[in-house]
Amino acid sequence: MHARNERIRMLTVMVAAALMLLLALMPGQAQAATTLVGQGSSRCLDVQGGASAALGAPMIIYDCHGGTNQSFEFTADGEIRVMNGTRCLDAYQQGTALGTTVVAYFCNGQPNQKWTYNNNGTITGRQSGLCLDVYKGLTAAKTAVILYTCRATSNQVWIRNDGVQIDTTPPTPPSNLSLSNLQCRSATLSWAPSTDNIGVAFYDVYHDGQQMTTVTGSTLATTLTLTPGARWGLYVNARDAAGNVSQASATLSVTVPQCSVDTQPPTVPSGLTAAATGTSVALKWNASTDNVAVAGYDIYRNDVKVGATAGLTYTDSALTPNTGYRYAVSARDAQNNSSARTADALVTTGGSCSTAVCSVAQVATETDLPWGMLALPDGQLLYSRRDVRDVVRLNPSTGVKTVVGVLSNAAGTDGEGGVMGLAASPNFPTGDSWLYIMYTTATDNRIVRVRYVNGALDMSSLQVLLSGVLRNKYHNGGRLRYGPDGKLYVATGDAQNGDFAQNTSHLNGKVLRMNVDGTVPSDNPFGNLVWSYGHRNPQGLAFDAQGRLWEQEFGDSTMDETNLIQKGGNYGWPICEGTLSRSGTGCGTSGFIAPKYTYPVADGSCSGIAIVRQALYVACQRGERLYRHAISGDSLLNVQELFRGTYGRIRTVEPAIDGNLWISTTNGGDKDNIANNSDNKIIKVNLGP
Ligand SMILES: [Ca+2]
Ligand SMILES: [Ca+2]
Ligand SMILES: [Ca+2]
Ligand SMILES: [Ca+2]
Repeated sequence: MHARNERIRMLTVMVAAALMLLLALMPGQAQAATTLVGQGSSRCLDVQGGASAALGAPMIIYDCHGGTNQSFEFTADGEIRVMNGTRCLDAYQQGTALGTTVVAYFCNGQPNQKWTYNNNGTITGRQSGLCLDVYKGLTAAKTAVILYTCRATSNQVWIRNDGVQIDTTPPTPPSNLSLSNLQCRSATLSWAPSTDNIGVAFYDVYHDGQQMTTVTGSTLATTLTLTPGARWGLYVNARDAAGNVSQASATLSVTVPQCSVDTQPPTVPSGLTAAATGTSVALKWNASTDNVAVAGYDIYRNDVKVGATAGLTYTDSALTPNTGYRYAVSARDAQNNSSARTADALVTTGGSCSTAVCSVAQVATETDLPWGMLALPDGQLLYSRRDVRDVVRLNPSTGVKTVVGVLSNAAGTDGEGGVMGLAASPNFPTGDSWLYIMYTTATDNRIVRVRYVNGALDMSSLQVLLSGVLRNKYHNGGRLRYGPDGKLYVATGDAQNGDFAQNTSHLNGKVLRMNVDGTVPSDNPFGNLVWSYGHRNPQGLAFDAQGRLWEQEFGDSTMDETNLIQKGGNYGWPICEGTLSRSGTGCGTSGFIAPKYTYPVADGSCSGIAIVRQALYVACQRGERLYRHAISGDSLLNVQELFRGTYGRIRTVEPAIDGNLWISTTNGGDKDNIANNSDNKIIKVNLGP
């Protein structure tokens, strides 16, 4: 009898334990209750009407009193329950507009009852993307709580008493990196710990912008997998549980030894041909072989090395017209064993012309909007399609187009949002395969990088480098451009809120500057990604031969502008539009940097810009023309208008690898998010001197 009772008791305990586990796993199961104290008001989030509040009663702030209408439970599926779990926080009637009322309604699982408590203490409505906000920052009891643009101001920060802490402080950088047991394929990296206000949760180990491994915050050494012969810069970032990432450690340079010594050079490339088009020469050849692997090819013009490539083609440009040249190619392996050179291929360049444009060729048509364009080292062209929301490769020789990747979470704004800027990593030509893309999602504008491998985007490699740049119907910016400093520059629009442009801690209405991995360069002016500010809707970025950044931006109804960008510079919007004062002290405000050139909106509305041989080309939509300026010192001189009215609205201008230009039009369907309702052209422009 005794043993049987024991078994029954055991069984009862096991059933009870299983039930408790089941309850804990059920969606909607509440966590511990907490108050939500407004940081600015020190008052509690409160259902108006107390314990007997009516269904649908509005949320307010009120003196903290511990009642059930101030006691909240965050459920696993994103609800915030109150009044003993009988009501849920609810954006009134699924509202997503600024100022939407927040109420306590019966829990129905709808998306307007799903919320995220962020590590900075804000609470985001998942449907609207807006934050719980005490109206106008007022602090009196009974002030309404509404939805508003997330700004993490004190009227949007809610402090919990259930142990979940606000943490916006990143750890300190790891230090004292050192390498031991260096072999050709492995080594042990160790470092000194970071500190954090709460605790380091992870260390992320990188080389040259590429993540190698992640270890826990209690780990201070790890074995790395290395590539024989690589010359890498290793660094470590610390990360806390809230996702705050430290600045990177100092970089530790390593030259990985080869596993075995290779003394055998590759075979000589075969089949070298050289063909001239105007003053450009296109070379191609057949691959060499090697006992290990061919690492690349060196290009010689008249016995002088003029370039190198990992591919099997090369274009030499800006040569002297009507002149004979000799070209040869040799192959090289990873240990710098070079083959003999090929026999010379002889070629004579064609004539040039003395005008700005020598010739024009329409290469393709497109039923959507080509937005970003990028000339690949092999001469092919990538472009983004804003409203189809993908990336296409165009072979200019054949006109064949191939979709290389689809941004499945991209979204339009029924205006100007969608898939926009493209850029390639500075190391792309030497085998780094990162492409950078700026696009709009349902909640933000963002920048990702994704590897371009075997002619397609490898979506499994996609990394989000920057998210949360506010979107709107218009003013989404969108251009990406790598600078000669190896940093990525980004044009962001003001999301139709001019005040953002003057706020240097806000990412909208800016030119941003980031490292290849999305982190903040240590020499940025404001300690964040902001490089320059006071911009309205910049969509053009280009670097000149001196490494200076030029920027193109849409003004409001009066004038557009071209700016020469200075680190930390303020370009005036919304107080100053071009040279037109709009409010306050206007364009005369101390510190405002004036544009280098302005355009009446009807003759301008320009998006992309490009610089070739110290001429700045500006692609204009309403103006239906391409401006050409000569860059002289700090000035733009000798403005010319090209193609006025010939091709309609011009969106993008981009350097081609042979020293000429690509342009694309934006005719029809460019103020909606409907795919393939446009009539566009992609055109090659062969330039004069
Ligand atoms: Ca922290
Ligand atoms: Ca070899
Ligand atoms: Ca300005
Ligand atoms: Ca469209």
